[in-house]
Amino acid sequence: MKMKAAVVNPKIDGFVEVVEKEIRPLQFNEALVEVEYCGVCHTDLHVAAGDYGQKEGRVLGHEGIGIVKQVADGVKALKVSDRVSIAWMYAACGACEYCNTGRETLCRTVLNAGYTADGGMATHCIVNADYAVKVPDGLDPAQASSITCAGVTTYKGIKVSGIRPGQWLAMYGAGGLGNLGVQYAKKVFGAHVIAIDVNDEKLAFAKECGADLVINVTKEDAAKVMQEKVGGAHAAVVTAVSKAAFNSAIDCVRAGGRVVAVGLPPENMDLSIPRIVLDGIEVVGSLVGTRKDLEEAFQFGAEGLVVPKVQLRSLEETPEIFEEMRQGKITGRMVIDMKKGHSDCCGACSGQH
Ligand code: 8ID
Ligand code: ZN
Repeated sequence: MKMKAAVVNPKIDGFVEVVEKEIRPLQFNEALVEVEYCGVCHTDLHVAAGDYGQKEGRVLGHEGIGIVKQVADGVKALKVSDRVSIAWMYAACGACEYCNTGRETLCRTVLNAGYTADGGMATHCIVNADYAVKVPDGLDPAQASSITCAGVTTYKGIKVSGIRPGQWLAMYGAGGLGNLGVQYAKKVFGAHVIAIDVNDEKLAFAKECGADLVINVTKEDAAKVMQEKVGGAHAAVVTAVSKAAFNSAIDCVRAGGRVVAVGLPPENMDLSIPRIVLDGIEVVGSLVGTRKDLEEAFQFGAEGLVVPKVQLRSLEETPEIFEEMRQGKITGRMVIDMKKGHSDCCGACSGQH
């Protein structure tokens, strides 16, 4: 059986191509998922550009949502017709010190969808049944796709920030992750939120999402504004794809503040040692979320506290979506609808659509 998939271009030049691929047979404890939706995350651009290694031909996508069509021997966690996610946290060993202490995303043999395992930007995807998180009833599947990475990553990043109700949280970057981060920070954690970006349109949307204050760093010094207006943020979560944002985040927090690094630009940030020591600043990285974090992040979506803004596109449009994201033109998330533009059938679906 064949599937259609968006894969890393052989030149590893940041582009993708849509190809037909054979679906391999299922192995023990695996399930075959017919993908309904898959969001495009900036991490997909990094992978396609070879920022974290050469992944030629890899099926991208870690914001996948689909329906289980077939289960292999050994599967206990899922059944046919379940709606599940295909997340960056694709599978881990389940036995190491990280897996056994609630830090499974740090497992040294973890597999990541769309990076070290074939992902969800395809008509079909094979998942490890123990790691595909079920989507709750009442959550729109296209919106669920955004929560599968952008939502859970910011939800977890805010948890890691240690923010408490009524405190000020700076959310650097108001892109696909940032706008959901603003919503989780405001509606779930009860924080006051400052959104920082270089783009007025994204900041206007952040305001709609509940940001109390927005700052365009091309016009104002964000750290200075925050120090003057609120006495410095209690914590910052950085989702911006820019070293400048990480540096500004260090300067924007008050003494004892924590900076959570989430964005993944392949460069170094500057850290003033006196600033870190004398003001007791903490800097910590946060990587997606565990299965439990995703279950929680989904539930807040199902309860309507967090509403992802999604625009549906076809799989064939994936190269254009990548270009739009590279140019910073996307507000909210572009989500590939696997049924869209599917009339000239790929042969993978046996005419079922
Ligand atoms: O687990 C993780 N840590 C994780 C999970 C998912 C994604 C990390 N990421 C990483 C991605 O790989 C990427 O590096 O988070 C980053 C943001 O992903 P995204 O939200 O999907 O990207 P986007 O939609 O392009 O948004 C990026 C935003 O940053 C703004 C842009 O205007 C855009 O809104 N931005 C930039 I570029 N420079 C900025 C600056 N100097 C800035 N905002 C503020 N200051
Ligand atoms: Zn992602």
